[in-house]
Amino acid sequence: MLERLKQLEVEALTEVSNVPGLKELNDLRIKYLGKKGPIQEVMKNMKDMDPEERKSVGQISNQVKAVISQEIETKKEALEAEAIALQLANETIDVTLPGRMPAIGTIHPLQAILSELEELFIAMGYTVEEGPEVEWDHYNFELLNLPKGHPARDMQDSFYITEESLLRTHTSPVQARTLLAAKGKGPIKIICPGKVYRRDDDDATHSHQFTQIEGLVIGEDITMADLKGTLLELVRKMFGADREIRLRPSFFPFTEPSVEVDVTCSKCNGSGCSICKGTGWIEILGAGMVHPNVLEMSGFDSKKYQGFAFGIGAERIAMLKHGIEDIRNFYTNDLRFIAQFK
Ligand code: 2U9
Repeated sequence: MLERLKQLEVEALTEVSNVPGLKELNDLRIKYLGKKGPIQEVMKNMKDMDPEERKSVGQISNQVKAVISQEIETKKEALEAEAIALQLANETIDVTLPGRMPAIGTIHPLQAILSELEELFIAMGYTVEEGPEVEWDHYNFELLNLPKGHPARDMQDSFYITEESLLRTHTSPVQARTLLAAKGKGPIKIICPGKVYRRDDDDATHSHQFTQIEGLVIGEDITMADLKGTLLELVRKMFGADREIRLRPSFFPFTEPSVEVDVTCSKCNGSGCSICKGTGWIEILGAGMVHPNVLEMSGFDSKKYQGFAFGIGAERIAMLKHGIEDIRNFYTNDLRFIAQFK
């Protein structure tokens, strides 16, 4: 019996030392030390032995069990350490590898125009005012000398929401709100950038939504010369220090007199090319002296106060500056278009 126990110990230790993994090691524990294992089998027979033999077989059985158990424990620790070492080796981070370049965005060409103009006008003492895109008819039309039934309302087919509210067709209602809030007291120097909406079929040069920047100056001695000087600053900032402008008579219900403003073509410098259609001039904005009716409706004394106003379409400026031929490029957000303005 003792022979058998010694033999089991040798067998078990050999198997444990050759075991490839933790699962197989656990199988060996069950095989040698489990309830149905050979040592347990020997111990079951002890009841038939004489006391002397029973004592020594009992002792040796316990010793063999302890040796095998210890060996399994030692092997288990070694295998676990091996597994952790392997895992750590596989999870090693190579800090010398080059990083992935983050995708860096670009400033949208429209935003660039807005920022450039805001910077210029803030430097000249203007503040930037904003207002709601869903506007009351009262602010969008009435206060701008466009009463209901006025023929010029047809010029701007609009997105009405109710009888009295609509998507603003220009940023002029922001100026109207500012005039009202000033309660008849100047001076006022503001620019109003923002989105505007008109019912238009979209094509290369028309969009139902576009971006305007309007300006308004109200004071006691404001003349057309102030308007012209301001517009020249604006044009030279946007198109170059050697540009010239000319003013042509026009009509807007909210200004009198009204003008359309042309700039000398920066491609041909005024001699005539395909961009300026041979004229040497490119139309870029509208402007005028604020109509006395507009001043009076907003609570200003038109004998005491005068003012000028202008309006620019930001898309048109960006298209001229960058040679962009289709206004829809600004809204379709094709990254290949936007990435050209890095
Ligand atoms: C108030 C008084 C006067 C705003 C003005 C224009 C001339 C103009 C167009 C330019 C291109 C619109 O984007 S566009 O289609 N705008 O020509 N806008 S004067 O005059 C105002 C505004 C508010 C209280």
